[in-house]
Amino acid sequence: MEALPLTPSYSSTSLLIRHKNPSSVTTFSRSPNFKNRTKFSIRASSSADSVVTLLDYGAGNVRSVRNAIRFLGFEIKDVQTPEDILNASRLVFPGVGAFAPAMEVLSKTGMGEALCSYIEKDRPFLGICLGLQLLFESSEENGPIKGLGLIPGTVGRFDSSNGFRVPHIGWNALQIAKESEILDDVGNRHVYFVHSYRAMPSDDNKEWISSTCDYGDKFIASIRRGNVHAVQFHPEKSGDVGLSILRRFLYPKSNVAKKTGEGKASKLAKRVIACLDVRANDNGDLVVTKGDQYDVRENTKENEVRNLGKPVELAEQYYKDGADEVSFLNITGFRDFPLGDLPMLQVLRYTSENVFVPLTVGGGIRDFTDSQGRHYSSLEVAAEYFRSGADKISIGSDAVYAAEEYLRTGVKTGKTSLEQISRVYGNQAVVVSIDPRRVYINNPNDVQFQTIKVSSPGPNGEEYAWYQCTVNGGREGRPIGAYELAKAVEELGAGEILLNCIDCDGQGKGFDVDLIKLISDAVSIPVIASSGAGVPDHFSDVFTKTNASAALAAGIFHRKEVPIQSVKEHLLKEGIEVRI
Ligand code: 1PR
Repeated sequence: MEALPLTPSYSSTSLLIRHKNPSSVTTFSRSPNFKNRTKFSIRASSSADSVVTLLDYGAGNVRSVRNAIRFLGFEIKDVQTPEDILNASRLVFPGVGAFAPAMEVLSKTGMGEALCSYIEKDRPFLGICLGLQLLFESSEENGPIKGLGLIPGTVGRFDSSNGFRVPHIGWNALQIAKESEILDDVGNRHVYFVHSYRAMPSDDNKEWISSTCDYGDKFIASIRRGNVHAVQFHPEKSGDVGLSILRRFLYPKSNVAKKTGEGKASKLAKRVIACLDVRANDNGDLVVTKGDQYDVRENTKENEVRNLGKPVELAEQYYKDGADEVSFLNITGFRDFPLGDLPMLQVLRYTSENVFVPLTVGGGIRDFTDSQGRHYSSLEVAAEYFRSGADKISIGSDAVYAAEEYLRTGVKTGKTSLEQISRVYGNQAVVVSIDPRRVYINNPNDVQFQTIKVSSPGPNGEEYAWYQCTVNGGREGRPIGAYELAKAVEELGAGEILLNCIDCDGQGKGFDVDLIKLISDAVSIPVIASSGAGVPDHFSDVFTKTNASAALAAGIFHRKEVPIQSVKEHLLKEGIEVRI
């Protein structure tokens, strides 16, 4: 990690001078959506050199942004009133949630007007994700809905009909359109995106555009005018390169030498994910464990839970080693209520302080009534995970019940955990974890589920198989196939599928390519291949033979058999783009 500049180059004096000399201020055309607003007077804060003002309207997890800002040596002041925006020395706006509710909050509270005034005066601003989209005239997300109207153009949904998976999740390349100081270190490196909507470039907004990204079509990845910046990607989740973007915004003119020549990013990279199965051992300590076909107990007289390390330390190690994401699966969440499991929440909090790639957490996301009779909704459980630092949550057993019910009735009730969480946090924040077991059969007509002709026959020469979904950590088989489940959960709002395979788990013999091909061809959301990685070749195999967007492994990383970098170097050698 690069050393931080010791002193921020902003001083309150320089801000004051800027304001006393209006000719040095870039002027903006008035926002058409806030034409008649009251005039605010703007003054620079006098003592705020190390303070970042954060506009968090409470719609979701901005913990990662907070952590990244603090990591870079700044304190955070939360916006409480529109005046706090006007008085900010530097304002970060990490928009989360959906466009319409965000605009509603901005309009009702007067913060939208304050934001427009602030931006029109060319004050230091960084919008992130929805914080970029809201600057445009309107969005199609549940709309059209009017935006702040500072930048001409509309925000529309990605088109999945041309084979591109929506949401756009992962590490993609930028095409730099103009000098934009904060992007100086990006060069040819990937940054992390997660979104279903994007702003489109046009003649009317071209002078704003500082970079674009290709995903089916070309969309706006960042804008810059004067001191006003906004990015569609997540710098706080883009590892070192993301931190350097934030650092350049927070310490402008810091004369940190521009890094060039690194990376060869050209398109969406295949992701390599490290997974930590976490549970309490028999002494009550939270440990990273790993099963063989989901059995996590040692084959000894004591039969203790296999202990492969401490969750926070391992997650930090994998981040440094180049993991594109880290997943925590609370594997006893199906029986222990996660909100009673404070150590797991603590693990997330600590990890998110130093790990700047996406964190997913799963286990126990469902409605729950505790021994005192207090009811917790799955939404409350997910909210606590998000508040503690998760970027995505993963639902296992509860998604199986939801899919079964949906397939039985054909009705989307809107009440399942999957539907509720994806409605509130967006489907890109909801992963469904599938735990299927292979069932060999002789005749595909023997079952009502989707079957495949297997590449290696079963123990009795069977040529076909279907994949039976399970719940409660593989303990109970259910009357639904992985194919049927995947299609149903996509309709119910899942943004991604984590596809395990109990037969392959911990075996080190390779991913179940038949299964992964079946599912990744069936859905248009990203699929993470999981279970069975043993050597780097298994990763290239799954990426060349299937449409998986990411591959996840646990055992080989925990046992230090294969470093993450070796996997990535191998993939690059095989012509598969990865983030380096
Ligand atoms: O049902 O919503 O409470 O979620 C429980 C979650 O915990 C599910 O995502 C389920 O997959 C997971 N889980 C439950 N029991 C186990 C177990 O192992 N006994 N772990 C378990 C699942 C599978 C993978 C593993 C890969 C890669 N572990 O996540 O990491 O198979 O392993 P490998 O590279 O070593 O082969 P809910």
